[in-house]
Amino acid sequence: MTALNLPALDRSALDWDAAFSPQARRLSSSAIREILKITQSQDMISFAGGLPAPELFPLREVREAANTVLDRYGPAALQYSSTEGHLPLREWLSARAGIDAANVQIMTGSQQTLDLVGKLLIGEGDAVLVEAPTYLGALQSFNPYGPKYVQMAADDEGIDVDALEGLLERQRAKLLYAVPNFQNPTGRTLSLERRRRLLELTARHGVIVLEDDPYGALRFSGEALPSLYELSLKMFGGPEHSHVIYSGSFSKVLVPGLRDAWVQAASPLIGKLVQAKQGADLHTPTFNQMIVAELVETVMPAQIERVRAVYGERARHMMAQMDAHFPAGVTHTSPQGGMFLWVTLPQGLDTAALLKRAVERGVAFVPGAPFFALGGGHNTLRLSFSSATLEQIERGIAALGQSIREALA
Ligand code: N5F
Repeated sequence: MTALNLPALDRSALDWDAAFSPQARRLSSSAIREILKITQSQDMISFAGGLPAPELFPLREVREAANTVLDRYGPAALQYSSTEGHLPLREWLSARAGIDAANVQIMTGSQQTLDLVGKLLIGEGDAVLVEAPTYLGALQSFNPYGPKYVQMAADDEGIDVDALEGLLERQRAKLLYAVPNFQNPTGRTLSLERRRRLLELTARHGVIVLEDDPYGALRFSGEALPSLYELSLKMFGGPEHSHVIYSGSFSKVLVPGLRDAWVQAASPLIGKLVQAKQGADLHTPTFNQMIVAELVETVMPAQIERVRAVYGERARHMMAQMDAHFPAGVTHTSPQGGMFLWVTLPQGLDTAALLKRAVERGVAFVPGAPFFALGGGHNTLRLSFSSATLEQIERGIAALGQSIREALA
């Protein structure tokens, strides 16, 4: 056999940048994941990642559920399964929401929901309404599809619906993306009155609402509010008449590593989502879904209670420490649940530069700018209170206060 006499491929000469598709060129790294690399590599107090408290994970219960699932389902627990998801889990979710299992789709993390709903609804140049600031992971998911972002003003009660009304009169929009409960990154919650107005306005203008609600169950003070989706069922007459796509997740109420989440929506959307998911990952891991289904009744309610109590204590402690250690002119939100709060420093201070100082003092956070779709927010930052101990919160907030004073000097 004679060797084929092909010219040697000079690998260094391959121009990858030119090879990437227009969609790939719009991808950027998650600021959160980049900071997670720093915080994992050093002895660092991290208020950066939205990581659930690992010491609260129900390890023993997950182990038992895994055994139960293997005993009960045998090889089927490890086999490919339907794209729509494990039926007992879909049925549990649909019964809880008072809808049909046909209106529920299991997803591989709600991050997948953001990507695939973006793929289904965002065409090049479509106007997408987002909060300012908004969850940066949603921007990361939507960006490849070429949205034209329109920022909605917000205050302590969430999205300013009067301003939204004016906006919608001036311009068409395809999709409104919001995190109404304990928003990531601000921790703010949209009031009941505004939820109703937002639904009326978007219905009138034909704007689809993507309600991202991973934190709704994690309320540690104040009164629980109905989701936009729940309200829409009552206002518009059932799941087939709702223009809300509800995105739920087990990440923050059970464990994030199983990557189990779900969507509730009208069946035409669910049907398309199934097709998109077939192309993305065929289905969410069978075994993981079965484990979650095993835990939703028996373990999840107590888990939520435990998490709420601990996060509430940590949030209150963090706010008290900030009030004691941060210089005048620095303000923060006061969340009633979830995992985050939002800090605003005097104009002119740059929190990306502040992060470098803070990391030298052993504390990390996420700078605010990446959470703004259209830029700005350089004097803001996000703090997560979920995974630091009370003692770490004391040391970390004191160190951050020092860094802020130094930056102001
Ligand atoms: O359901 P899952 O785990 O995929 O969560 C994605 C997600 C969707 N929507 C909102 C509003 C979220 O806050 C998240 C998760 N956010 C975390 C954060 O810190 O902002 C993710 C951090 C974990 C990481 O990137 O490793």
